[in-house]
Amino acid sequence: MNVLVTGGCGFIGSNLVKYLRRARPEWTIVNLDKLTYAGNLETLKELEGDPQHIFVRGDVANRELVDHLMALHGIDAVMHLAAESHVDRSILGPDAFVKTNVLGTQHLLEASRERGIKRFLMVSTDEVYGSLGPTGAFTEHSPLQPSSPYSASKTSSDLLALAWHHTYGLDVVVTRCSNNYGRYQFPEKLIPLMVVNALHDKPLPVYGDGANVRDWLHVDDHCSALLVALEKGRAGQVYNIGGNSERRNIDIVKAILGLLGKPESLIKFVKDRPGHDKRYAIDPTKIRTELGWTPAHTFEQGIQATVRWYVDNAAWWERVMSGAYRQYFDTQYKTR
Ligand code: NAD
Ligand code: TDX
Repeated sequence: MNVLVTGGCGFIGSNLVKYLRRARPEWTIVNLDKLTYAGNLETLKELEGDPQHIFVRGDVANRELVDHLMALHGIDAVMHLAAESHVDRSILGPDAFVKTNVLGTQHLLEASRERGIKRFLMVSTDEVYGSLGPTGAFTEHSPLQPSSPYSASKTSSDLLALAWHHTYGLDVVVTRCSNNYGRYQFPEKLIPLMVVNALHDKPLPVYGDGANVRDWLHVDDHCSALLVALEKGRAGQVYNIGGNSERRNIDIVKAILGLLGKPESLIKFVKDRPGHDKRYAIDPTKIRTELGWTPAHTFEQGIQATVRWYVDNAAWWERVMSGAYRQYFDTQYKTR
């Protein structure tokens, strides 16, 4: 099988490409990635010289390129992860979010339809559901109420994918996963940002009162769920992915400080994110019962291993945090 993975140099994509090479060694993976600030080819260094990993630098919105790649490599299935992924960036500048997440997805869907792709896996997010009150969890039937430009753009792409199934008969499966953590996550997201700042004895910016809740899943568990959804998911269906691991932001930040032996005086409560969703929680019953998926990591193990990884791999994050990232980082923190 020949699979086109988009966004394969980002956090989840790079972990997924390596996971697929191990789990399905007979497959060829064509990795289409624009290499924005969030994409780093170095992350895939161990695949150098692997003839079954073909990297192509390019935009998912480039129809000509996508058509060419699909024909050249005889692509059977698409796993679509390429996206602008950071909520705070979408608040500062939504254009790229609409271009990549909405228009890019539409182009990819069209190319897949014309090519007769056997399966299109749309990697969506729990943020499409908006925010929860103190109880309950999102099911696949929860209303879609996205709050940020990021989540609105992801909801658009999620619905476009489903529309391509209902209208044109494209074989689409949509997954909606909760917050991921693990190795190779860009240090603009909560967990790696806090680790990096703590290692530098810099303030740890906690938005609002720190009581917002996210539901965390180790990236390897997301990858195993994506493979299960690709192989066993039913066409036209949506599958929530989550590990029943709700945590308040402030508790995560304190846990990181504890693991690093750093003082809680580094915590700095800053102005809240505009439109900040209060709580996410995923009900993963459908993927567990229908497809037999279960996560392998507990949050306690996973966060410990992840913090350790960032301590041991400073060279990786120091390099990805240079240049374009610096400019964004400065703008972002001037506003708080
Ligand atoms: P990321 O920002 O780390 O990586 C995104 C990748 O997409 C980068 O390699 C980037 O270069 C590439 N890219 C961006 N625009 C592109 C374009 N126009 N054409 C081709 N490549 C492009 O993101 P991530 O955290 O790895 O998320 C991957 C996917 O999973 C996204 O679709 C995201 O919405 C979804 N998701 C993420 C999480 C999470 O917690 N990180 C949770 C649920 C779903
Ligand atoms: O500096 C910070 N301080 C802070 O308090 C940052 C960066 C975040 N936060 C808070 C905001 C959120 O409540 O931590 C929580 C997590 O924030 P992010 O890491 O930015 O993730 P989130 O906004 O929850 O979105 C993530 O999960 C769903 C991913 O970035 C999305 O791509 C995914 O779809």
